[in-house]
Amino acid sequence: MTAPIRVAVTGAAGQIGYSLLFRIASGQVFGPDQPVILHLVEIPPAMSALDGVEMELDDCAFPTLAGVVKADSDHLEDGFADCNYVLCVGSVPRGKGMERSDLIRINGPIFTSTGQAISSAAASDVRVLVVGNPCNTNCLIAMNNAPNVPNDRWYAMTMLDQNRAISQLAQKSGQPVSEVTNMTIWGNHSATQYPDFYNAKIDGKPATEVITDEAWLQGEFISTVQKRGAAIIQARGASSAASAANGIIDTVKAIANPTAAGATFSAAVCSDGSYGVDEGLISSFPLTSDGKNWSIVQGQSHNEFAQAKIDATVAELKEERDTVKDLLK
Ligand code: NAX
Repeated sequence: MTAPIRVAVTGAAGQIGYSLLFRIASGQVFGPDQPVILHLVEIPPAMSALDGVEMELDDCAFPTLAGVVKADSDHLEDGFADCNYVLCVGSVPRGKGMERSDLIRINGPIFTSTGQAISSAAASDVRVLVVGNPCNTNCLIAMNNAPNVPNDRWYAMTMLDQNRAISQLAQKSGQPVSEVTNMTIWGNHSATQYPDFYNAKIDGKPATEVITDEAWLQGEFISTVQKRGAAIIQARGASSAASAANGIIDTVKAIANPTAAGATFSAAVCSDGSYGVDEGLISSFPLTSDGKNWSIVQGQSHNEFAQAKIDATVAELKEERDTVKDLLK
């Protein structure tokens, strides 16, 4: 029998958790022949809601769900014990009047203890995807507090941004989403992110040959992608949940399987200094995976416009890093 994969999800009783867990448990991520044990982690006041989520998982009778482990955030090592993937979704949301730097300071301590617990309890092949915002800097904090986990196992999610960008280009060009490829998000998962349409392709051709309205690409397109999260809150009265869960699933599949020849995907990883991004920052790049390790795609060129956008988002990441300097070991 195939050994089960253990997947921890923090914030498992939250709205993204509710869209995510059932898809993982059903075999959509690791396939119909791969048993999965879910480790659900929540804060103590949410454990009762988590009981309800577990009951619903039971009631799906998924053949691929081989078990459920629950743990509260005072017992993170139990939650992450032997896990092969840790999906860090839980974090304190940004409240009214709260600055981004306040949020970073509030969530920072959560991610020091998360990093420490992953380091001491997770499986030796663990891969960690941070989704809870500010996800790049939360990931940076956790990575720096996890001495036993190599730096190339840490990811922060920009796949939802990539998918949003693909969808916008598909709609504008009238092509199916499957024809939009090589769409990279650079930098931070924030309003400074840069969706690189210059290196994207539509129907195998440079996107700028198919969509010739460069003013739209440089203006409305970028700002639509950057502000999509806020637009969804405005329309739905709640932040993106199903699309965020879908982004998590796409990311796990992208890192766990070899990337098709010529294709790329976006995730924020620990910079090795490529493209002038400070070594050690968690910044989004064009990536490929061989199913185990990722590589940053080299050799992409950026004109003055693109370089300025990348510089701005990387500058924001450096500022965030400086805000949490005391939490980095
Ligand atoms: P919810 O508020 O619905 O759920 C968050 C859950 O996390 C809650 O159940 C809460 O009890 C739990 N939690 C809080 N602190 C915790 C801790 N220390 N340990 C374990 N659990 C904890 O938020 P939801 O809509 O699910 O969003 C979760 C996070 O994803 C937020 O930080 C949000 O900003 C972020 N997002 C990131 C995205 C990305 O692309 N990187 C997109 C979607 C989303 O906005």
